[in-house]
Formats: sequence, C-alpha cells, structure tokens
Amino acid sequence: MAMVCLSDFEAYAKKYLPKIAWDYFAAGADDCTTRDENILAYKRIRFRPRMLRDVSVTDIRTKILGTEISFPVGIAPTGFHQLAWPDGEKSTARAARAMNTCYIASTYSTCTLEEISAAAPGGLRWFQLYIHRNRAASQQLVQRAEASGFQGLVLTADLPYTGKRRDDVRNGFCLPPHMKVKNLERAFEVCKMSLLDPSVTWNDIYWLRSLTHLPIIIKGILTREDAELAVRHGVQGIIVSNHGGRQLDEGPATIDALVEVVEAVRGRVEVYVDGGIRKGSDVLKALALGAKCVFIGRPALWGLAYKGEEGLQDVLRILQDEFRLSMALAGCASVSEIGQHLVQFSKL
Ligand code: HOC
Repeated sequence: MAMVCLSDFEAYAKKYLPKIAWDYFAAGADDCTTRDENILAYKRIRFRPRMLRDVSVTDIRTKILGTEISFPVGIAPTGFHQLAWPDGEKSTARAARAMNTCYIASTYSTCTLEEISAAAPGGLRWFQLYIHRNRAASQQLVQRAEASGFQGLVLTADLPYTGKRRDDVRNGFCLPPHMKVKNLERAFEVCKMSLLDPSVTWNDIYWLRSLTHLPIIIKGILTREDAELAVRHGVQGIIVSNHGGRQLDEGPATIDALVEVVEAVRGRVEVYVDGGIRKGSDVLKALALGAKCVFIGRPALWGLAYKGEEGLQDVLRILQDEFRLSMALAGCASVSEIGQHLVQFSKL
C-alpha cells in the first residue's frame, strides 16, 4: 500500500493494532467533541497566498529554545509506545534523531529515560513530567532526565485526573503484563493512576525550577490568563494543548486557543501547539498564527504501528514535504517569512 498522507497511516493502524491499543490511542474524553474539533478548526482557516516571490529554494529549518531542527514539527509526548511497536520509545527517539527534530518522551513511556537516551545519543529530547503525590519520585525523574541528556522539561498541566475515555472504560484498559511503565515501575500501580497529584499549583513551578537547570515548558495552556501566569512564573515555553481532546471535553480547539495565547505572551516566551495536525498545510497555519513549532501525537503512533522507526520517519517525511510545498505555494521561501498575513478565518 502506497503511504501518501497521514490518513493512510491512520487506516493502517486502525486495521492492524489490537483493538484495545487502537482505542487507547484514538480516545477522546466524553463525546470526543474537542478531539474532533482540533482537526475541524484547521479546516476553517483559509490561506491568503502571495505570488511571484521566488520560491525556487525553500528553507524550512527553525530553532526551538536555541536548537536548530530540520523543520517545525516535533513529536508530542504520548504514553505506552510499545503498544504500537515492540521497541517502543527507543524507535521513536531514533526516528526523531534521524529526522533532526525534537522528541518529547512521556513519563508514561514503556522504556526508561536512560534506554531512550541510549537509543539515540545526541538527539534533541525533552522529558514530559506529571507531578505525582510522591514528590521524591518526581524529583528523581527530573534528575534522571537531566543526567541522561534530556534538554528540556515539559510539565503537563491539564491532567489532575485522567479524563473519561469511554472506550478505555469499556475495554478495562490496562497494559499487557509484559509491558511496564518502566520509569515508574516501583512507584505505583499504573492503571489506578493513584499517585497523580491533583493539588499541583503554579507555585510548583518554583519547586521544579529549584530542581533543575533545564528549560521548563508548560503544556496544556488554553487561555490568555494562564499564558500570562506561565510567563510570570518563569517558564521558557508554552505548549498550547488540550491533551488531544482526552481531558476536558468541549474546550477550545488548540489552533483557536493559540491565537489568544500568542497575543497574551507578546513574544516573551516561545509558544508551540499540538492537536489536530494532519497535513503540512496545518503546520503552515499554526506557524502563521504564531506557533514556533508544532508537535504531533497520534500520527507518530500510527507511523510506529506501521513500521516502527522507519514508519515514523515516513510520517515525518510526508509532513516535511507537504509543509515545504505549502510554504512555497503560499509564497514563502523561509520560515521567517511566515506571518499572520497568510491566513484568514473562514466564515463557513
Ligand atoms: C492509564 C494511564 O498522557 C494519556 C496519557 C496520560 C495518562 C496515562 C493513563 O493517556 O493521555
């Protein structure tokens, strides 16, 4: 089967993954309104392309927190990659390094931080953290991330409790016995999620700051108020995210929330976005609206499910080609030429 666009990988993953794994990756909260809206909202944005602008050479490189990546698409943190491919997050890390982009490894990885680092030395990796009730265990994770070469710490802010994902409830979702949440193996019993700390507040950013020299990026911000608080608490980056629509249903699509967050931040920190990116032209829209880079979640898992590291590279390469083409067709020769003038919100 020729893989031409990201939906081809989605169809493959749906067909071949065990149902319990597919359902877990695909899940949205409640009616899945926000999960689906993340995609639909991109379709309401129209381009205002410019012509005759010499796009014979296009430069799609960018920098995030000072590090160059080959194009503005990284891999968002998602859990349990061994459900998609036996080598799990090790394959993800290798694919990200091969494509010279950033991989955010989840606390809920099925490989340890150290295994992920060893699989792709030199690659750009950030570590995603949930703060658990056991602060000593969280502190250890932060220190292990720094010691094993992760270059950023991504604090997820939108999961005081896990959202209600109906298919997971119906399936009684649980990892198969041979898979472990290795970073937390001794810390707690994962399916019960009993150690997630719902009492976390903005002040905990100061606590994190005291633990690490790594830049702190906060993930899960959707409003101007929280964007302002994030800047005031000294984070280096914000990921506009609704957790793939898996947490509070009927919140905004991330591309819509991006506009308000970018306005509030006024260039003081970098802003990224995840959720609903399925085409290179979606990447262009997100950059036009002020994102420095986007992160893909489910499409990365579909790539892994297709052919592991190679399949994920295929997904990234397709997005890269589509992004380059969209940029050129819109009249941009480099990422620095992308701006708000390129888009308008359709009245449809
Ligand atoms: C049962 C374990 O990011 C997700 C993860 C975090 C929750 C782990 C749930 O599924 O959205």
